[in-house]
Amino acid sequence: MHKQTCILLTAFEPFGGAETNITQSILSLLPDSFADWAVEKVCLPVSFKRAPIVLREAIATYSPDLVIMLGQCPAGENIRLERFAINIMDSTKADNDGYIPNEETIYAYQPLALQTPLQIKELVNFCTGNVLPIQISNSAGLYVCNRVYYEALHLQQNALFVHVPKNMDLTLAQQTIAQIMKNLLY
Ligand code: PCA
Repeated sequence: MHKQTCILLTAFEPFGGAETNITQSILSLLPDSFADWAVEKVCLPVSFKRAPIVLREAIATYSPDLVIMLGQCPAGENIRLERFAINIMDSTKADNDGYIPNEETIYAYQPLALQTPLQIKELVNFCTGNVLPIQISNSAGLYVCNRVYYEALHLQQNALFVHVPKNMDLTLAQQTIAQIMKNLLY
């Protein structure tokens, strides 16, 4: 039998002493299927060490056709589609395990940056034409979001990382993410 197309959708738990993470709320609001597509939802720990392991397990379990990863960013008006993941972990603030990396390479002898294989420019043009608040970003930072994005692209997944500003209106954020997913699927 033909396997149903599967989207792995990830979000993150709260971090840095906060009680919520907007991406967790978006995850719970999005449907478990889009037409014929199954949406598998996974919440990742904000841990440099554990997050890539949880992601790998989810990829092994679901063999997704598309991986959409959501992360919270501190500020901004727009949802940011990340073009690259960088092969470095660096931070001034601890992750949820108390770990603070200092310019550590993720994988030795691997590319400094990996690029999403998805056509994000087309996606942004379509969505901004429809007045959705999105833009391309060329850096996902060097914290846990970038770490898991590097993992997904290193595993040659059809992956896109999407940063959502912390204070964005939840309904608008959820509608925009749903539109991004539909555009990538249809
Ligand atoms: N944002 C952080 C990690 C978890 C999250 O939601 C980041 O941008 O790296």
